[in-house]
Amino acid sequence: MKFRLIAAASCALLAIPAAIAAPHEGNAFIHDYDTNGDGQVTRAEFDAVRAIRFKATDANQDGWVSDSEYLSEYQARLEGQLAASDSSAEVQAEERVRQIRQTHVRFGVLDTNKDGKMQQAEYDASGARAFTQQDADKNTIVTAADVAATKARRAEMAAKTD
Ligand SMILES: [Ca+2]
Ligand SMILES: [Ca+2]
Ligand SMILES: [Ca+2]
Repeated sequence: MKFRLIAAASCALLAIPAAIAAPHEGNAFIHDYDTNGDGQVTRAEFDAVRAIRFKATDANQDGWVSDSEYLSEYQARLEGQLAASDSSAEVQAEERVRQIRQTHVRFGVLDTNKDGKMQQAEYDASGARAFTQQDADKNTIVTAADVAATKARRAEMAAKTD
């Protein structure tokens, strides 16, 4: 009897991750990196996804990402987002210009030694910072609770600077 109750309880638990992993607001981080669908992101999952992404972005496979490689990887996603939005062509054109400008700025931030190349080491350093920021309780696993805590902390900081 007791065993059956435990079995039922663990079935219920197994059903939860799919719901948590669903792409809803605030959980973009988990949605992007939770490759085994258990609703949380380990550092190994995060690093594996990032390594694949770096390789995919380095279109000419010379081991580093140029500003234009970085932009073209993003542009494909941007066009998808723009196509899915219901704003006017004019607004979309403005948004495209704004996003492309921001992408150049992001590349400049990622290229910490300012040699015009984003090396894997620079990309990894930025990834490590992003993971640490999300991992609110610093146990090297990012859960939905960590994401929520990080979001709350950011909102608090934003309110202070306003
Ligand atoms: Ca996971
Ligand atoms: Ca390259
Ligand atoms: Ca560089």
